[in-house]
Amino acid sequence: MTVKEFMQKVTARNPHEPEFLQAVEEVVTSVWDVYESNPQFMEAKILERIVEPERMILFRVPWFNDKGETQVNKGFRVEFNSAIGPYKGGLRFHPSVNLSIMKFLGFEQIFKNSLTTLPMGGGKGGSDFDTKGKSDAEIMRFCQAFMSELFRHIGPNTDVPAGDIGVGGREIGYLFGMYKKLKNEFVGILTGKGLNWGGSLIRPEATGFGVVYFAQEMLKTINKNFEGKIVAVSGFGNVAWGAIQKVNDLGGKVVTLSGPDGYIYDKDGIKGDKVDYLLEMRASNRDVVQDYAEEYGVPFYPEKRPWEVTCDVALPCATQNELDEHDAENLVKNGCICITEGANMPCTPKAIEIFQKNKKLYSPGKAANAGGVSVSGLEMSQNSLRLKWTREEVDERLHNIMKAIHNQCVKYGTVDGYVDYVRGANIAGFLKVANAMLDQGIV
Ligand code: NDP
Ligand code: 2IT
Repeated sequence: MTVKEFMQKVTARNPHEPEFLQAVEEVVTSVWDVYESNPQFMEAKILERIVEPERMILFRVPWFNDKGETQVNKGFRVEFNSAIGPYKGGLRFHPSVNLSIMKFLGFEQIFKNSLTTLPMGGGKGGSDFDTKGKSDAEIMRFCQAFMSELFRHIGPNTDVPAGDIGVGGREIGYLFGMYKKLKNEFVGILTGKGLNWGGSLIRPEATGFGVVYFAQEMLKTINKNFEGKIVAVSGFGNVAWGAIQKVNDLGGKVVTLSGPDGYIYDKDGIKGDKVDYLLEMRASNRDVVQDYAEEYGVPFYPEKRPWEVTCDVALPCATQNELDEHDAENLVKNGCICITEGANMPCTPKAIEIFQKNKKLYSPGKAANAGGVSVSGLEMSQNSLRLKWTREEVDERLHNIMKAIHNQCVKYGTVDGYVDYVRGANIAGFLKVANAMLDQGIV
């Protein structure tokens, strides 16, 4: 069989799921040599099994808006793979959420979680609920309605959701409260919890910090660092916020942010109070980045993406397929040396091809943004121990995990002196899960 034939079968079985097929094709292409040279994997049909979720839960979420009108949303939880630990992965609330997006994210999570060195399987969930313009009371009622079904499917040893787009500390609080009321149990069924009720220090910052720790390791391979580097960031959410803080700590300067409305350019750098302003922008539920331009008097470019600016490092931190081949060509032309994904699958396959052809440092999200789920794993450990580690201890563990992920990418991805981080991350992530599946028989 060839990759093409394998993909034809997967496509026939999963029609109308472009994001899922995009994620599968990337992994299958990377691991195909390894798969073919290990007859035990082929006999056990590891790849055929790994692309099929173990379980998918689809449910109705009815709730009342502030006018007392009945609203209905879709609820999802894709429990993709539990070979190396309980299902683990975030919840996304965004109007674009559908089964293809849930399956792509759940699939990516399998390999990401495997890379973290911690015992976590892969899953993802969410809803097509739009947080934009909703009142706090509406968000609470929606979260309660969502958990009133999800609670029967999750548990500290079964499936442990967390946040993603549209789900931050506030939503995790409402979801946790409802679970506790329904089950009469105080257990670690979610991560990203508040610090006073089981949350881990550094979890809010973890994804962004991890992205920059990872980019630092990438730069080290060509004897460079963040000092004096100009950095372009997209998005203005949780991941962008954490990444900006760490770039500033390491002496770099972040000059852009973006939203669905366009991007802003701040030549003086996004630092100090300006970083805190990101939290205000997200909490406003308005979803526009233009507010930043008005607050600080900097240029705003409507309907444009930040990849046209001159920068040394690009950190796409918004959403899938937000950086295409034209953006990639612009970045290469303007001298960008390192592209590290904060979001999940933000670069299109054609964009990745351009980065790799030009021998740029490029890392996929499943390696570079694994810091978030890693600290989620550390939150689970602390919950099990009923202990709380210090900020320094969690940060040090996070930093070491990101270095370990980088080492795995270098080990499995180096071809003729160039580190192909896509290949490295996919092979390293796959091997651990594939061997566990083999050990556990055909289940
Ligand atoms: P937030 O909700 O905090 O922020 C999301 C950002 O992305 C916002 O700026 C949002 O603007 C933008 N965005 C979302 N969807 C779209 C869209 N369809 N088109 C344009 N812009 C969009 O989410 P996070 O920062 O948590 O997540 C950002 C990315 O990082 C996602 O890809 C997520 O999967 C990934 N990630 C998150 C982790 C975490 O721990 N939070 C961990 C690892 C990865 P708007 O909503 O207005 O569209
Ligand atoms: O994409 C991701 O890794 C996340 N949204 C975080 C998942 C988690 O369980 O912390």
